Amino acid sequence: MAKYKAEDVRNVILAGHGGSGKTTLVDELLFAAKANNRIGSVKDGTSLSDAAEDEIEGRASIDLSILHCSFGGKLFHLFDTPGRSDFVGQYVSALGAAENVLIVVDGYSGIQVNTRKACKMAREEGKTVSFVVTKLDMENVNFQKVVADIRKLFGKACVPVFVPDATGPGLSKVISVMSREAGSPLVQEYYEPLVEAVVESNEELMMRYLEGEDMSAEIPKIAAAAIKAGTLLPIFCFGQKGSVGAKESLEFMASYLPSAALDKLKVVNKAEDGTKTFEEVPADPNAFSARVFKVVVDEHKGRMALMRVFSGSTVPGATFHNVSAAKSRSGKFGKLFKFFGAKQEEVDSVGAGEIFAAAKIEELDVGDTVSDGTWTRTIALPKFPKPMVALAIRPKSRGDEQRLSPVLQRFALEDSTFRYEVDSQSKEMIAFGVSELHLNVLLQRMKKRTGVEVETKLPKISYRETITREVADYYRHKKQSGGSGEFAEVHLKLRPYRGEENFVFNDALRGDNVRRQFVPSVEKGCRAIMAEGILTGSPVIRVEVDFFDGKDHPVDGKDSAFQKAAKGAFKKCFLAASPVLLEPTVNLEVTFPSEFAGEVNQYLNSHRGRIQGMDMLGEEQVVRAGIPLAEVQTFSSDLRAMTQGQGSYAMEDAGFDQVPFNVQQQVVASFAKTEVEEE
Ligand SMILES: Nc1nc2c(ncn2[C@@H]2O[C@H](COP(=O)(O)OP(=O)(O)OP(=O)(O)O)[C@@H](O)[C@H]2O)c(=O)[nH]1
Ligand SMILES: [Mg+2]
Repeated sequence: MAKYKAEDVRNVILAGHGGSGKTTLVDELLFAAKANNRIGSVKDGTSLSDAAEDEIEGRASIDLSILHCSFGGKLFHLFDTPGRSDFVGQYVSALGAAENVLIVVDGYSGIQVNTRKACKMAREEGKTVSFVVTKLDMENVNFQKVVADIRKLFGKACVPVFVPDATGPGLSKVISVMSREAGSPLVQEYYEPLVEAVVESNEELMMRYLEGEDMSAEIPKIAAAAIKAGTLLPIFCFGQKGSVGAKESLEFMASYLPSAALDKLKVVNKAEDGTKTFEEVPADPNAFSARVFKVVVDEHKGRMALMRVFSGSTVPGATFHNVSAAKSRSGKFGKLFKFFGAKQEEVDSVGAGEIFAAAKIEELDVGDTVSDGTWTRTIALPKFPKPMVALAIRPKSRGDEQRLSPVLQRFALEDSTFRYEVDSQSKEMIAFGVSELHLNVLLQRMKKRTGVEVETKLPKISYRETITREVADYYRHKKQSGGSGEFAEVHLKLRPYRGEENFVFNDALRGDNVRRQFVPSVEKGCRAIMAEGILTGSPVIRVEVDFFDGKDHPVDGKDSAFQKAAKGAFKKCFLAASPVLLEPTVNLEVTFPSEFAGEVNQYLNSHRGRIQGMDMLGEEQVVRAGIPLAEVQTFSSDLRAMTQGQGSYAMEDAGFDQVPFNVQQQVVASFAKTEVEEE
């Protein structure tokens, strides 16, 4: 039996801008809950959470780390995420495992770009959001200003539930707004907004409040419901010196944050054509269900799947079913563990709401739902950003070529925002990540841990081809050579496709000009030439094809002949359908002190950027632009140079967009040239 009921489990993710104090706060919370007998420290390299060698060296988190403690009769799982946007994948993993997000706001620097990002993602995933303002022990911190900024940006539902008695060296304690403790004029200032936010969740109390009734006795009773409903987003306070506010934050979270008990689960419906829809269904409290949100490869224990239990419980040695696998497969758990930073503790059972890891489970991947067999639905996972930044890599020493793939495979397993592939055109090994820094950190790890060193360079841009008009045409393939010949004629109609798919094939064949067994051959031929590309050797996308007529031959009509005829017909139609070249584009969000606005805007303009919006975030300027990926391959170093290291940015996939005609001409011409050379 699990030791805690799901109602008594609190899962909390700490998220926010790099350096805002997440790891520090996790160490403080663990100490306050007596899960550690001294306070871990990022500065001294003794943090329980930042325990990897490169984390200690760089004084910044890289991996998601999960720690737990019990406090006030509740079991807490704390998820410490890295704040730099390069490692956003770790935060997305955590979002797949916890209900609550605590946004850590640097009291000294105020709201920064990743504070805002973290909050937006948390809300999109339907998480309960709280805030904590840190560094209140530092000089020149203006708590009220930070609170005002939070309220301006995230709404009036955000209200302090604690205030500091002072900021700077005089800080000695936090004061509860809800219980109207004496000691700070700020309590009065925030009490009314707090009451308003809380009664917002309850119509009856709202009426009584508007009629002037005193609500002080009711507020603590319904605060939890208000937080769950999102009408109150509590703000906590923290100062590292003297550990001010850690224990109070923990107490508040234990009493008021939503528990890990879920009565509904968001599940995925996958249609036959691969399209996904989502639906909320009642959870089954009696069935064991869990989902993998992260995989780690442990030196000794091998591949471990980190899971969140959604309902029921399980024990070591239990049989499980992977309900997400194409064919429901079963397996057997070995030992079960709970992670505590870098440490792992063996456990003899885990229950609903809990986080655990199973060792030596080769077949489980991120996103897989496992169950005892009763539960059969796949539980939805937050979407990972698509890695956009690419580096071509080659081992420095030839002997390491064989060793490279397994290491990259391990990285891809552990990090859903990393992938690699051999480019079919250039034959280069390409690593894809969120940013140059993300890739460099991984490659440094590779060197340190395995000794494999690589050279990197910018890869060639990967173009796509598509059409802009509808065209129908046919092609006849005929070959007579001695004995058996080949004959097929294929009539196709191609048109631009605007849906999600890159290729839609319609069997529009009427009558019996062509035996039906060759329909798949025609589809195969189309797919083959789309993969090869026509203008520049880049894959063709966004095309809908009707196969509507053709000619057959009783002896010479055969699979290979129809594939070739389909390729020929596709190519003819394609070239007549005003083909264009597409290039990958990204949405870029750049944040920098406003004095650099001139340089940054000039850069974006001269790199084919389309500015989509600008606003201010405190003293900082934020610019959003759509821009071709080819133009921002070196953006992180360019931005550093432009802003004296003070700028930051985030990039997300914005799909493929048509390249300007002059660029298309150049790319097509250089492709034609290499083709000739190869011949
Ligand atoms: N004075 C003071 N310093 C703090 C406080 N919180 C954090 N710091 C310092 O700020 C620095 C960064 O803190 P971390 O806890 O590593 O920040 P983080 O949010 O985990 O950073 P990333 O992992 O890079 O996202 C460390 O040197 C901390 O000692 C605080 O409340 N007061
Ligand atoms: Mg950290």
